[in-house]
Amino acid sequence: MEKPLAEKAGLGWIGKHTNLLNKTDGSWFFLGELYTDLPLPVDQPATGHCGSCRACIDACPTGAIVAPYELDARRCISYLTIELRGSIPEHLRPLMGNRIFGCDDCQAVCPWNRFAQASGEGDFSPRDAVTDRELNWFASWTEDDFHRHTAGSAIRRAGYEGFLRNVAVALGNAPTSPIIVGCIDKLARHPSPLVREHAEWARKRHGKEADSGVVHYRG
Ligand code: B12
Ligand code: SF4
Ligand code: SF4
Repeated sequence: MEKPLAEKAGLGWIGKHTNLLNKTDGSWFFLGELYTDLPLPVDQPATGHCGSCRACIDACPTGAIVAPYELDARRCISYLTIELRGSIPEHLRPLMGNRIFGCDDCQAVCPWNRFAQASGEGDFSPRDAVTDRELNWFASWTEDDFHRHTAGSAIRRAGYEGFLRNVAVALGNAPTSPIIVGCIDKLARHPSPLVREHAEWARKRHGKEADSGVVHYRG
């Protein structure tokens, strides 16, 4: 209930993308709470300022924002790549593009995030070792690599098999090339049935695309 609580505490309003945002910081912040029995003054709830904007609804790759202020979490890439254990519904896979952990598209297009400032908190900074890497590098990770590179990071939550499942989907959505197809073939021999199933799907995508010459890719 962090968002409704934060809205009532005056920290911002819940936007049409269903995240909390405010006029000075946009929405790129996390929420946290301190519990106390101090008799603090009661804050005024924040008022909404989305107006007629619907940029987040239009930008969502999977149509997860089914109505203003209403999210179908089962379609959200954040859910599919982080929380879902098991197989990603096939009809959503082509829409996921190359997003291998979470998604921020609905926030990236929000006009209020023009005012968002990068945090000075080191834990929120991108890690050099995993920044600007190609999919084939992630696809080559062993379980040890996964644990080493994600120590202390939220990416751990996806789990090794879940993470490689996400990479397999992204490979299926990538433009066809010998490197991409080679990575998929390698994942199709992975010990995990979950990874193998997604790699088989990815392989079929490239087979089809090579025939039609059409590459379906949302980068
Ligand atoms: C479950 C969850 C998800 C789910 C569902 C998200 C959703 N929008 O419903 C999934 C996995 C999809 C998800 C994704 C993301 N999440 Co999330 N998530 C949560 C979590 C753990 C619980 C939210 C929840 O379900 N609360 C319980 C329900 C009952 O509350 P609610 O949906 O707000 O509903 C209330 C009202 O809105 C209203 N209501 C809702 N529906 C209806 C319907 C009717 C008819 C009525 C009358 C009322 C009503 O009543 C409810 C009670 O007040 C919170 C942390 C927390 N503990 O709160 C983080 C949290 C919301 N997530 C967060 C973040 C950052 C994300 C992502 C950006 C991560 C990413 N980069 O991939 C994405 C954003 C996706 C999006 N557009 O929302 C942050 C948001 C920060 C912010 N500025 O708002 C939070 C607060 C975590 C944190 N501590 O910072 N998340
Ligand atoms: S996080 Fe991505 S998939 Fe989820 S609602 Fe926002 S744009 Fe859509
Ligand atoms: S993109 Fe527009 S509609 Fe969506 S939360 Fe931001 S201001 Fe509101």
